[in-house]
Amino acid sequence: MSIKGLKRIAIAAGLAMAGLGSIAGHAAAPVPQAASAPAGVSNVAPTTAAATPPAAPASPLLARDGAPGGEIKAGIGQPVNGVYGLQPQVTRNGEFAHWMHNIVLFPVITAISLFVLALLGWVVFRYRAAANPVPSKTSHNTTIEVLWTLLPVLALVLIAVPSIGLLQAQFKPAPAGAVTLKAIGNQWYWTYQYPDHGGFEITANLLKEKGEAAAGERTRTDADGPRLLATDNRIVLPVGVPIRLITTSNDVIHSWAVPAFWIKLDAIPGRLNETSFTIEKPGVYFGQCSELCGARHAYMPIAVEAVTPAQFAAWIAAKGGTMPARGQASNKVIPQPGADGSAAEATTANATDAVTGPTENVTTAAPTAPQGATNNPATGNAGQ
Ligand SMILES: [Cu+2]
Repeated sequence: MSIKGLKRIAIAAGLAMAGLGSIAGHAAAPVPQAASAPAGVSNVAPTTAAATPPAAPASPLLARDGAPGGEIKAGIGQPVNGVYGLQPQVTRNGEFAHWMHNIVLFPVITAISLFVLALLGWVVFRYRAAANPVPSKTSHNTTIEVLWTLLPVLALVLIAVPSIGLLQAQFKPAPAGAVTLKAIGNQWYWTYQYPDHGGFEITANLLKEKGEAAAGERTRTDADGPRLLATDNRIVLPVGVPIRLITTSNDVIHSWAVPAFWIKLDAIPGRLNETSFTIEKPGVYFGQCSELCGARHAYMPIAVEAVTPAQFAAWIAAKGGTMPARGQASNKVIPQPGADGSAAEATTANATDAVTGPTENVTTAAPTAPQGATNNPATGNAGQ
């Protein structure tokens, strides 16, 4: 085989290895096992509500504001230590992507890498100087050159077909009747609005560990969720109903990401990004801000509780919201980030920073939030 051929094989091997490496790196991110979620199990356990007699309001979800709600299932909606792979997916795009990763990409990459490695090994052994004292003068071989051009092209085309389909599906606009959730990034917490349901706003903050919170401040329990993923308020979304997710930001670029939904959407100041998805199984699903957004980027988790449409309606009512008439868009005017003094507030915070030096956390109550951001003090949480 020619020097040129060897070089090409070496480059191909390098590229294949790099591809394998990136997959391994990707999969090394927090990843839970592929456990099967019990289908159709409501995580709004009526028994739980019954076990706490004082909290028996019109809606079982009413008592749950700011308190742990649905049951968290092991390995669902959250990472699992030492487990390799993607989180169990609960949306169609997620299931397809999971299939594509496990059945298409990983086997193809593995097979190509092993094939190239074997070729390299064979060449190194068979054509070593001792065994092959008179090197061949062959400069090219048309058949082989056509093959090593066409086969990779074929492999890429085969991968491109499902890949482009998935990309397209990820940007499919939500159909009529979708529930709109607007996620607004703030340094360093999320606020949420339901524009079609009365426009109320929810602020979700990281729940601190015992010993890290100020006196009287609520701390995380296992019922709230894993460390660094549990929030004081969960967002509630209906199962089986298309969700229109809109993201934006009050300050810097954040990214709203929930692995189990196969969703990662940047939240950009002054812009609205949109995607849609439908959650197929009730449960509690966790995510995090996935854009480096400042000192406490790692401390703005996302917790979504997926419930039945009836429970969702009850929760909306409990929040003082309204369910829209069927097929009717909202005419509610919701202030955009920065339109209500939040920009001025951010400027003040920055000015304070300039005077006092780097502040670990300058989170203040969201200006439009009926519920303030909960006690993210400017100091006192070092080491988190
Ligand atoms: Cu962020």
